[in-house]
Amino acid sequence: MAEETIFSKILRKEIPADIVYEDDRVTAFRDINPKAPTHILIIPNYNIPTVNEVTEKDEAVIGHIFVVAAKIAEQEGIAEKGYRLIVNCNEHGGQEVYHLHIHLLGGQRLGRMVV
Ligand code: DGP
Repeated sequence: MAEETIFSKILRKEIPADIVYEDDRVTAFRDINPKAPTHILIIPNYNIPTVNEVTEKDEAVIGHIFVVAAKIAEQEGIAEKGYRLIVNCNEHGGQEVYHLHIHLLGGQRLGRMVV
């Protein structure tokens, strides 16, 4: 079993989060420390710690995250202008929370790919 993170508490509604979308497979909520006007995290409803632990059994949920990302981008009014999806992995990737998540960032022209 993967270790619990703060995101497990958000999934169980033990701590508050601004949830913008949820279904039986994924949950999306606004990042507590937004780096752009729209900054939403989309996570699977079970913990995969990092991309390194993704296996074939996760393919459907990972694909679903992209479907939901597109829906949320539309909902947020940023689909047409565009946005960025980011997944950080481990230390060099700058990962802080070890529950796989995709950052959905938009609402302004974004800067460089890599800082
Ligand atoms: P990463 O570096 O990719 O692991 O990003 C983790 C993100 O999670 C970071 O942008 C801040 C966000 N975050 C951390 N704790 C919380 C929390 O308790 N609530 C919310 N909404 N976001 C959080």
